[in-house]
Amino acid sequence: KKFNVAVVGATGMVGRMMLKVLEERAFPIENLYLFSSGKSKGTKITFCDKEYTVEELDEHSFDRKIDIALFSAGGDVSKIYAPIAKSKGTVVIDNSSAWRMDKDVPLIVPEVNPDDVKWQSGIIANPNCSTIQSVVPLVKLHERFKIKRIVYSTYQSVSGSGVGGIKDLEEGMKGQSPQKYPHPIAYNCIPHIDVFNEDGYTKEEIKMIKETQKILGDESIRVTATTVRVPVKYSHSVSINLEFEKPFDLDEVFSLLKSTDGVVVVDDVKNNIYPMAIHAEGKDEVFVGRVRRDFSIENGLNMWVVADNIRKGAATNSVQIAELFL
Ligand code: 11C
Repeated sequence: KKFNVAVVGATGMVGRMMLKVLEERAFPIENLYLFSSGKSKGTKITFCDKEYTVEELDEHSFDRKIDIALFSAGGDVSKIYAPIAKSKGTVVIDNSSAWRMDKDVPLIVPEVNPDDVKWQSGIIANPNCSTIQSVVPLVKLHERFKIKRIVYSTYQSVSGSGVGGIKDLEEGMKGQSPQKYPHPIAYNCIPHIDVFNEDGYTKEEIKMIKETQKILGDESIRVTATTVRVPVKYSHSVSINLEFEKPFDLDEVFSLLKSTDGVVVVDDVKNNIYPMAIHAEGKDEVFVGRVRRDFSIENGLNMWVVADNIRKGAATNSVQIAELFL
């Protein structure tokens, strides 16, 4: 079976990566439609050696029979156009935060909760990038040892903020003032991603907490997070501290991680080998290392988790969700 596929936000960084990943993975496409805002309409994009012209998104865009639409055009666009697409029989896979916590919308990481696709009713949400890479290595550990508490500390690349973030880093290295961030990101770390809530947490931190519970299907897991922007172009890194209910054997932890789909264990500290952003860039796997016991609590574990935020954190995960329909 071949599908009529649309990419909404096709000229953006994630939209272009979605097209690249669809091409790389040879997703079976009958007809492809590319949509953007009025600003980018008319842009030519080559896909599988064929040139496509980007159309402006409007309420009639889904009148044609489109089976699957990958959205990456921001929450406001998704809020308006995902229901329109759904009403025309299109399945929307939405990369924004607009629908993630809606109880009728599954939030899917295919290595973790692929079966949630069964209760989709036209909109499926793709989680936040830092959440996606964090939950992939947890699924088997949670099944086996039951996670009680998670402490996330993130080191997130500037590409998570789009082209403006990359520009702030590049221009900041040359001494220019920041445009995107409230402070220089060159030679600095900024403990502030997305906006602050009244309680002092940022929305990025709340996303990591709520989305983790929803994807793992367990609201009893206590989760906290501190999310930090670092001067790295691509790939987020996350320090994950876990407390399990059951005692564990470290060798078993390693074998569970090694057998988890999508995880590559990179952990040979004697030879200075551990996951790093510069190695994860351009890859689809989640790299896990520095796996060690947390001696400060009973049943505690530390690990360091790195993945390309534009690929596994956004485009690849969306395409993998679409592949659940194959
Ligand atoms: C960042 N995680 O690195 C964000 C980008 O909810 O999809 C993705 C925001 C989202 O800034």
